[in-house]
Amino acid sequence: APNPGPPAPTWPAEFAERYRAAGWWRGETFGGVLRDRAAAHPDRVAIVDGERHWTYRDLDERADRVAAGLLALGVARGDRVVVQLPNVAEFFAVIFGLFRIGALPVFALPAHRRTEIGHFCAFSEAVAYVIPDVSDGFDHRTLASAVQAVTPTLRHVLVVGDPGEHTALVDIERDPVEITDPPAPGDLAFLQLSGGSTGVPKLIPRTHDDYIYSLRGSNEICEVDADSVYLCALPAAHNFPLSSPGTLGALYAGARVVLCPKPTPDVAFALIERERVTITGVVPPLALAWTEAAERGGFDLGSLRVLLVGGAKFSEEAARRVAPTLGCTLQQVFGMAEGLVNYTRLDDPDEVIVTSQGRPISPDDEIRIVDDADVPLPDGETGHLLTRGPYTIRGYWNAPEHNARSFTEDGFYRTGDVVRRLASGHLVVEGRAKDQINRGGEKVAAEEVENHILAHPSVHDAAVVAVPDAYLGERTCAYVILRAGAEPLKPVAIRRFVRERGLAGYKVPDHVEFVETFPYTGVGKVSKKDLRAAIAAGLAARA
Ligand code: J2J
Repeated sequence: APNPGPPAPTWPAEFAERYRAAGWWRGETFGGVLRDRAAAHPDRVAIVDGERHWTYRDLDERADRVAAGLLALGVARGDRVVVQLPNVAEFFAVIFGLFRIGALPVFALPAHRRTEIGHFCAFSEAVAYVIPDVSDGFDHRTLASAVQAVTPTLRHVLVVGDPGEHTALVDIERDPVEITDPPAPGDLAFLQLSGGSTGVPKLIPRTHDDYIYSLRGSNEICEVDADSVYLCALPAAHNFPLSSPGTLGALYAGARVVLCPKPTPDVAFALIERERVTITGVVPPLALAWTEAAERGGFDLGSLRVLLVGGAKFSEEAARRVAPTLGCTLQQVFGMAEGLVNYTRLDDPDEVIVTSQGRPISPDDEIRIVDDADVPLPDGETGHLLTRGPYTIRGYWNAPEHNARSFTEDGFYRTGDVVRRLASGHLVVEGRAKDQINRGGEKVAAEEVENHILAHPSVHDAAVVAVPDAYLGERTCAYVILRAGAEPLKPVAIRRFVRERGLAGYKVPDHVEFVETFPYTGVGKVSKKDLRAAIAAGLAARA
């Protein structure tokens, strides 16, 4: 029997009706969209991966073959499948194969390790896990064996490449079969990862209807059409390169996706030049590296029309350098995997493009800016951003207690971002209220890292905070109090301990400071604000 999985909160019927009537939700599914594009232009190139060129027909057929293979393995509609692949063409065969049968990809990032993968597999009760053999020097097959040993639901490990003791993806693929029970447009399409601010990452349930609307809206705003060439420079599974407008936006438009194995300027620029890339998206530290490299010259970037920058705050100073050095329009994007995405418009005045993080995709995106007591603030004042709309979730997957805190009673998502709205409707991100460090677009939940440090036998207490960094914007600093009588430790011992607990490398604290006590707030909680001030003062003193 199909496994429906635990219920995810969804839009109340009157909202769903309104979004359909407005034409935002059009009753499309990912499987159907790919079928239509392949029928309309089978020989157009959909995906370029190194020397491989997959046409829309190729992608459509591979998705069908993967779908048939998954069904033969017993993977059913509603089942969860953790997908952890680098930027390779098979990523798309796998996710469209899953979309076709209505099984849900759970999008892991290549950097995730045993702890995160173990959690995704256990929490989502995944039946399969899809990996590369070795990527970036890391053997994912070994990790998969360890996770499989402790995850009873995980029946299949599918490998792109040499399978080792697991199963090769190519070996499950088979001739297409009729899919008797395809997903409906209102069904979940996948579970996306939340940047998170709590002990364990939460899963974000997105439907075909809502996500496809965000793609269509993004394509219009970013002027992506069938002649566009999108370079996927960031990890393909992340929500930004997936949907803003990203690879899925490009495929929706019938455009060409070029996969970039590494976002360094030399690799990316060579691909932009060779493939005549028109649009791509990067996080601020990469935008800095790219502008510096472009100033040195040596590549023809003349085809590039739009550079999207988002995932973390892009400084005005850096933003001003993009158009002159890269010769394209900067488009700031302030988005979140939970939904709401804001873009500066291509025809916005330059001042707006370099000083704001854009305005929402949809006229039906509702924005509320409130004080600490949820009271709406007068126009132009800085406060907490709450949002509700046709592609913003109403709750995380299987997380009722957490949802009660992260959403208002009338369904607004508490983004944790602190913003100000201009008269034009553009938002300026002024800060953050959530307990998260934004390490150049990579999100680190302080509590998650603190819990791992606390597992160290010598540690009495730990607090992880952001420290300013010229390149990444922020780095992480762990303040640690050792147990009374414990032998002194070196910072590297804490860093190694966290790494060995199987956490993604970007979550390992950049700095570790041993202290006797923490500053406390009036209610006895650690004051992260005072800790940040302390480290700022300390860094200033050292500088
Ligand atoms: C400041 N903070 C930003 C920006 C995201 C497009 C682009 C980015 C994401 C993303 C995404 C920011 N300035 N320009 O999903 O579709 C911070 C905010 C936000 C959080 C969401 C997309 N752009 N942020 O970054 O789910 O704090 O999505 O709430 O990873 O990143 O993180 P994430």
